[in-house]
Amino acid sequence: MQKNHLLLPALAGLAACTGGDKKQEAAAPEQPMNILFIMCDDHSYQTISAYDQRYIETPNIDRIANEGVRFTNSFVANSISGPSRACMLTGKHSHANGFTNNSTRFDGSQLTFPKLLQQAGYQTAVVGKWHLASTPTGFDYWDILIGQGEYYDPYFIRNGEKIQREGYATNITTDVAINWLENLRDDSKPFCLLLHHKAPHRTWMPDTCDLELFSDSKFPVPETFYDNYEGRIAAQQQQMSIAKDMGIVYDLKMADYEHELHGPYEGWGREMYRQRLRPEVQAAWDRHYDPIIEDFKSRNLTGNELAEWKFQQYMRDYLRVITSVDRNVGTVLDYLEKEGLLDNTMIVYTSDQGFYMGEHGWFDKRFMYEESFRTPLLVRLPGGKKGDVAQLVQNIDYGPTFLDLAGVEVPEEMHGDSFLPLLKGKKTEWRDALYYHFYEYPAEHAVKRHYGVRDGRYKLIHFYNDIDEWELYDLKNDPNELNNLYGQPGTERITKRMMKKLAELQEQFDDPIRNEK
Ligand code: SGN
Ligand code: CA
Repeated sequence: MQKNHLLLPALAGLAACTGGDKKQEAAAPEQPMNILFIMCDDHSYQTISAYDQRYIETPNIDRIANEGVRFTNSFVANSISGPSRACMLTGKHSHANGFTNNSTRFDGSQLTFPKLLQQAGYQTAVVGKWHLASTPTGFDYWDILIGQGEYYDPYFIRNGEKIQREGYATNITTDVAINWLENLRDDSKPFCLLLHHKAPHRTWMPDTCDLELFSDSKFPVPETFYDNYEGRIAAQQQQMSIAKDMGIVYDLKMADYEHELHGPYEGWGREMYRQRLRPEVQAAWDRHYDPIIEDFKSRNLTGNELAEWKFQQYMRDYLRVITSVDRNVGTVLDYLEKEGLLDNTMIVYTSDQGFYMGEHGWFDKRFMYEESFRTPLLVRLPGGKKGDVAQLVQNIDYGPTFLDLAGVEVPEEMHGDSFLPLLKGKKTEWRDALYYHFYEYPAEHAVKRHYGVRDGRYKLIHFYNDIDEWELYDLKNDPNELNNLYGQPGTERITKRMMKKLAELQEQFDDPIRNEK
């Protein structure tokens, strides 16, 4: 393949609002398996049709599941962006990799899976959201958004050079990734490409071509939408409620020209939606949102009616953004197919954590409750198993899995385990419980610090710092985690067992918190 270090015009438009053309697969070259690690930011499993059919069809993401494995019990170690990414890179829990919350700076001198793959002869690249503050290490090519990145005309840092690219972030990130695959990498070596979209992070800004989708849809309000958080003190104190904390102007784009509507972060919202967009994008946005603003104002909604209106509007924008993600996943799959790379590339689709789609009345993440602790995880391994894998896996397992696939020994210091045997459908000894630790408090959304353990049925959580609250759930009888059993008569035996398991995991991973109790 001829290498050319310019962004080819033919390629630059590949990931726009249309599909790619499918050609016959060529013969697969003989070399170690490539790795394509696609991750979206804040993509809930509820909004992937391979997991949940209530809201949206995602045929391209589903293709990975249909031609590979759907993990039904996939979780993170710390439900927030930077820390989750650091867990993935290092294969270690947050206390051991040092990146405990989003204001930390990743120590890039430590051992990571991309470094080890590079040493083993892989070409490595990271494209899109990085969010670890320090310069990427272990990558031959890095082309990353700054911080959270912007949805429109985003700035990137490409191997140290700051550049702005015109267009919509999800399309551009796809184009940059394909350009690396097509023109920049050394194709005599296997590749490991981290394609990490900023979408669908807040404030869920759709591509212009998707603005009119879902406009007439009415989504079912989750059964826990009006949760009163009885028996759950930390949940009572959060600030991530759709009714109370979601901004009409900032989050829901009701930036009226008359400045009559107000809410949290209003200034940023007005700037993003009324000043920063290119004129043609602005015109499309005005065409879409202005009539909604007018209608919203005329209704003077309050109470539950207002909360449900916000929920519907949130869902529409979020799902529009997901439509673009799914389309772009299709573009990448088509590219791999066209180039004959599908047969020797492991494709992973996941998110940096789960996300609330109105469950408990919330948006955002952070809690060890199911919706944010879980993540989607779909893996297409050529020659591997097809179907579901139910074992408890976690984001600290990705690094060990990639190394295992590449034939590289997994370092003893990594906490995670390779789930390659599970992908191959082999019987293997597997863990029976997961450890979790969230640190980002005091901070936005006011979710208290907590750690906990989850096995196949029960979950024990301890909220600490300026609070000292324990919670215990029986996920079989109470999947929505509404009934905190901690301290209730009859739960002594299970509490003791989960406490023991928690202590064992804290000791196994050497979390210093165990000495502070
Ligand atoms: C931003 C968001 C928060 C979000 C964090 C972390 N606010 O601060 O709502 O919880 O990111 O998200 S915003 O007003 O800037 O959108 S993370 O996925 O990057 O960890
Ligand atoms: Ca995130």
